Amino acid sequence: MHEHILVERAERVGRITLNRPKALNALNSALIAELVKALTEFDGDPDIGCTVITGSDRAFAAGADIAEMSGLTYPGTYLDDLFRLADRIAERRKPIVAAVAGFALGGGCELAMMCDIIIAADTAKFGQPEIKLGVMPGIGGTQRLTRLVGRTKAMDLCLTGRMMDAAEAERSGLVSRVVPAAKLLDEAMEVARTIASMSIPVVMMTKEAVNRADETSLAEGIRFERRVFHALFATADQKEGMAAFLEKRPPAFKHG
Ligand code: CO8
Repeated sequence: MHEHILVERAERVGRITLNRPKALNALNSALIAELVKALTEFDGDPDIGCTVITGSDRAFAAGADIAEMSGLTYPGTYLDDLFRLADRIAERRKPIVAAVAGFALGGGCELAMMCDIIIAADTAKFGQPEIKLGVMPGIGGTQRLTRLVGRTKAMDLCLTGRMMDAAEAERSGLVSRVVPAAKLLDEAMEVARTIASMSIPVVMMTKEAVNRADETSLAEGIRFERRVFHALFATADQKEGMAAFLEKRPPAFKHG
């Protein structure tokens, strides 16, 4: 049983709802541990093709838990390698869709950016306000935000701590779609179901290839993509997908 998250599954989609409403879903270490465990289980489950992470109408997550962090010391954070566990979220191999309404601040924004697709409600507000607390982003904010929205906007957000609304986030390339708040979960689940209906290994290899773009030169990335593309012709799902198209019927992927 989980104390800080709700975990459900339906139609090959896992759904994790952050559930610390009194603290606007602030990410304490217990919540992060539960989240990583649930994501890891979905990642290894052959009946799950995609996961949605969401919060409440008011907050996706208002950051790392400030009350939990306030008394920490440098040797302690270093020795414990604070937030190392959170890196495991970005290491998941199956896609994760973040459905964001309300505040996605600090660690909340960083959590959304560790997901593969961010869908925002028109109420969403993103920001890296850590500087106002005398710290800075600690689970990838300075790196992922810069890659997603560019250096100028990332610098603006990280140095002023201001919030950016959903329209600005979409314009900047942080989120892929903005929808009315009432439709957020339906839209995110539909996206996840669509992904989960594809061949799982192809989905995973595609995620890996897209992520390569952040890690390598264009020539290396293209080479990696070509090798993986060639390898897909060894799968039954390539045969099925192309046969289904030619026979004008939906594919029945076997995920292999
Ligand atoms: N941590 C702990 N408690 C929080 C947090 C938080 N990040 N955010 C909100 N809360 C609590 C409040 O203390 C309050 O509790 P209580 O009712 O007991 O007083 C409750 O949630 C409701 O909050 P507010 O009364 O403040 O609600 P408002 O609507 O007035 O304001 C805001 C909403 C603007 C979101 C405001 O709560 C706020 O500014 N929160 C802090 C945002 C922030 O600074 N986030 C960054 C945190 S630092 C961080 O994330 C570092 C990242 C490093 C790695 C992270 C790893 C996961």
